[in-house]
Amino acid sequence: MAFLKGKRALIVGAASERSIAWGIAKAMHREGAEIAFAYQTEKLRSRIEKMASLVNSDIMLECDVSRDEDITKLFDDLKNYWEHLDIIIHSVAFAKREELSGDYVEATTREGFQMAHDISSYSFVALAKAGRDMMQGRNGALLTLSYIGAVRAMPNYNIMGLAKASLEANVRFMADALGADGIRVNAISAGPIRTLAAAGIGDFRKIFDHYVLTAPLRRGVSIEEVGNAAAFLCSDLASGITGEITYVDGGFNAVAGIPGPNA
Ligand code: NAD
Ligand code: 0WE
Repeated sequence: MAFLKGKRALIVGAASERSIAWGIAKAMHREGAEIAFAYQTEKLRSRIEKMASLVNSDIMLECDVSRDEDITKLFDDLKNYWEHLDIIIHSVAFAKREELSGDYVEATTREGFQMAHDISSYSFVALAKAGRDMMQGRNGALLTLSYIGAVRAMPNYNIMGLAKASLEANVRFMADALGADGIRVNAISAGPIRTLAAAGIGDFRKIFDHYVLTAPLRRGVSIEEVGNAAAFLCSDLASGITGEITYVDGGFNAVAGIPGPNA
């Protein structure tokens, strides 16, 4: 199909071959896009090199999105490779581990609230701000990753739920602001997937088992399935879609979770 032929995509947030960002990189590469990677720390470098080579990329740039100077440098460095940019993928989230378990009211602190919102939501508009001039006049697209905890309370997701709610509002305000530049902004709200970010979660197993029992498809979704939806949303096939949160969750969000006759 190669529906991303001629497009250049910056992917922020790959950490391992389990990362959702890696599923997106593979799908975008398959559809003909050129890929650049931004990774958080030097420690990830060798894994990023391996992944980049698999999608014929040699653009790997270090960027901690909590640092303004790193974001500025990311796009300055990217300009050494590419004059223009079509796509930015934001696949980054962070909250302090202590704030992702137990009673929400007891666990939440001012500092933890600020950090979660800074890294998980502000960084998306920060990337848009810094990348905007490279994306002018070419049907650009931005995409981020959310989770159903943005819109429903649940155990342990806690402060990340608020940060994802902020991120989803960010999608709508960014879509409105950037629409005049022809840039679309969307999110995928993915079902639970066993990545590094999920491995840190004590009761991931319980959450995943409940999800498989209740989701209409009765199975987990893969990073490849999220990647395919991401490739579509960032392509010209999705030219009429912006400000939208697309669920790639086997239908989990559509049901009330009451066991049926086959349970
Ligand atoms: P992952 O651990 O592979 O990816 C998270 C990434 O965030 C890592 O690459 C990490 O380096 C990066 N990151 C964290 N802090 C950063 C910082 N300060 N600067 C730069 N990068 C930073 O896990 P994942 O599950 O692929 O997560 C990707 C996105 O998908 C996140 O936004 C997550 O909330 C979202 N998501 C995950 C699931 C799931 O169940 N795994 C479900 C829905 C949404
Ligand atoms: O968005 C996420 C997780 C994001 C995340 C993960 C970590 C683990 C390590 C953010 N910050 C940290 N900080 C760390 O120190 N997901 C959608 C995966 C996830 O996280 C949960 C979940 C699910 C699903 C937390 C509690 C309950 C369910």
